[in-house]
Amino acid sequence: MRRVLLIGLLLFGCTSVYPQSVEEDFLSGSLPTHWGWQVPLNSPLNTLDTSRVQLTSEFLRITFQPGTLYEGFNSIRNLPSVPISALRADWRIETRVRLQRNGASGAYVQAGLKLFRNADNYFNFHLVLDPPTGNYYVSTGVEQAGRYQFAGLISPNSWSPTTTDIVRLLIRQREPNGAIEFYYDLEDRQGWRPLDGSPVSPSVFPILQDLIQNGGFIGLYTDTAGWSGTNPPVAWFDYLIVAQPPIEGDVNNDGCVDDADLLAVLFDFGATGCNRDTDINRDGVVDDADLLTVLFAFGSGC
Ligand SMILES: [Ca+2]
Ligand SMILES: [Ca+2]
Ligand SMILES: [Ca+2]
Repeated sequence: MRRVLLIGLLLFGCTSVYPQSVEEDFLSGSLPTHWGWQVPLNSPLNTLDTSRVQLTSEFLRITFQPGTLYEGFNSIRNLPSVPISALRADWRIETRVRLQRNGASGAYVQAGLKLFRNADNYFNFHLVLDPPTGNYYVSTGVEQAGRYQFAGLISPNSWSPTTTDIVRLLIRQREPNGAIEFYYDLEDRQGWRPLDGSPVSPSVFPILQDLIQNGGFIGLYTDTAGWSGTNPPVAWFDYLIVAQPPIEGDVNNDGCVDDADLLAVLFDFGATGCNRDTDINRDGVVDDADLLTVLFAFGSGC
């Protein structure tokens, strides 16, 4: 049987190599290999400026500098991201960010999540400095085909930075093609609050719908919104989570049941013990039952 399976491995391939779940807490001092700094259509393509980025004290710390993806400017710097395949229903994306204002004023300085295909097609979900008041609030923006606009989702209130300059941001979609929910949390024991305008149908934002159906990039971004001066703001990203239900048989959790999963089960075949990813049915032994699960699911998600 193994010979047949190994011949089968030569006949099948899979192009999906993206991580299906991300739980990055920036503890290791470097970004995992699947993270990147490139933004298609941006100049420079690789946005990394190491002099403004630190992985320290359990945070990804980015010092703001001029540059933006707003409409045709496409000059952003230091936008780390993870590529994702299509998202399966009941997915969620979450981060926690501190926006340290420092010398910035008079501009809508912002930091948060950017879900993007390229520099002209993205969705922003961010913590923003309100220039007239100096308060903070949570807001959204969308650029499609190079045209930027407010996305209509916003926190019902603003607050003083002395109250908090830290926010958690959460986007989720529970059902296939269902409404997308936007929440924020000020860690004041009030829990997740919905943004005004949430939930919203994905069809309202074709770029979001495209990302959900076809994949894209989940990025952590900063934007001075035109401000330049001394003592620039700093964003401290604490973690990024991209979670979605697993595909049965996807042993290595890359979103595709393929030869890699089959080989993993074959190499572990006969092994016993707890907590093996290859023991798919969790009965303590890697055997025919686990192998059949992979075979029946072969090609799923690819
Ligand atoms: Ca743009
Ligand atoms: Ca796999
Ligand atoms: Ca088993």
